[in-house]
Amino acid sequence: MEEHLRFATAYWHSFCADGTDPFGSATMDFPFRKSDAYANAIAKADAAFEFFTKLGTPYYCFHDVDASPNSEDPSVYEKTLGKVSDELLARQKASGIKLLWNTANVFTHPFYMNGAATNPDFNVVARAAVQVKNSLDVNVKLGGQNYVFWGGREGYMSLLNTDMKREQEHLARFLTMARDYGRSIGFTGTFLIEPKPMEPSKHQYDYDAATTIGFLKNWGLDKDFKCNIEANHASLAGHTFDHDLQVCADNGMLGSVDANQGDSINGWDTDEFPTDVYSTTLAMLVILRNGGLGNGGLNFDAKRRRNSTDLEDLFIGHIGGMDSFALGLEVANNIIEEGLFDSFVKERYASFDTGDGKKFEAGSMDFATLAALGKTVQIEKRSGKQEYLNNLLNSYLFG
Ligand code: XUL
Ligand code: CO
Repeated sequence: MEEHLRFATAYWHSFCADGTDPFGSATMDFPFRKSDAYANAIAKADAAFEFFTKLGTPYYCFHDVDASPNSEDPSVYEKTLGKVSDELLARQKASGIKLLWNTANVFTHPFYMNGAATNPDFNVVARAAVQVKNSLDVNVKLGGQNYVFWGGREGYMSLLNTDMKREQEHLARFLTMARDYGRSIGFTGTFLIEPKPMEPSKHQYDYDAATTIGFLKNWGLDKDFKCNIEANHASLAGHTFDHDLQVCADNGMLGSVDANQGDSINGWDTDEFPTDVYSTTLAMLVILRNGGLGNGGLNFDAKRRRNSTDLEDLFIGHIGGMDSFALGLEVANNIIEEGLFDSFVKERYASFDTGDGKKFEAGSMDFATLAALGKTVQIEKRSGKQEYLNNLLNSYLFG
């Protein structure tokens, strides 16, 4: 279980987000907080590593400005991040906690209101490179296993002011340059793109797994990049979590997971702690059949509800999330070991295992022959057995 459940805690939700939403101010108390920005970063690091250690999550993830204060002056930003990351390294060494991934927040600052790598202004593209370069440097220093790009504002709001083709070319150029830089400084891990269809942009370029994989293949980035699939992003794209995981697995590009869940009643990214064991079971089925996540993991990109204001609620959320994935893993393992679903699916496609179906699959039949065969075949009605399979899944979950 330890090998498959490589849990990570997200710095941003756990130690930065204070409950502020568009309708209300902060609700959460962070007793570690200090008024001086640098002292605050160090106190936050202490609190974070104390939390990781007590909770037992072996990995963590952060954006540059979650851990280290941002600055309008890039050289101050760079110097401070260098110092804070030395402090993180010392705490990693002392605790044994490792970095699953880090990333650059190139979406919050007003500079990035029209995008980062896809900004119509070259100066902003270059400014984004400062943060990504520094974040890659920090990754190598901290022995990060992956590096994430989430393109929150890499998309557009209106075609009336947007050259979409040019923006996507710029994104590919930026990612290629970042990849080459990362490799040149010794980053051997996986670059990850985290798809999301919208919010904050309307038409986000990394819409879902299929779109992202098509983009990466189109630009020859598919050897270095994989996907980081977030459950709530998949649902915003109109997919299930396991659908987007399966798309990645089928393409050999399942890198890592942002483990959370959305709310089926509203249409935005609620980033809830995962408790839906149906969803975690179906996710773990894909992950196990994929042979695991390799150097990826399960990062709780999840936050307490705004009114969950006890400090212990942060523990309770993570513990429930870990238990839900652990139960999902056990059930998925039982399903795979007994093989009932696998044999049902195999049998469903059996007409492609022999004879003309096999020739079709192998590419050794032309289209006229296929159409000629179509005139002679007898088609039998065969049930897809959806209700039976749903009941079977329930029997694995509930006995
Ligand atoms: C936003 C989101 C991000 C990424 C990292 O929806 O999921 O926190 O995981 O930038
Ligand atoms: Co995420």
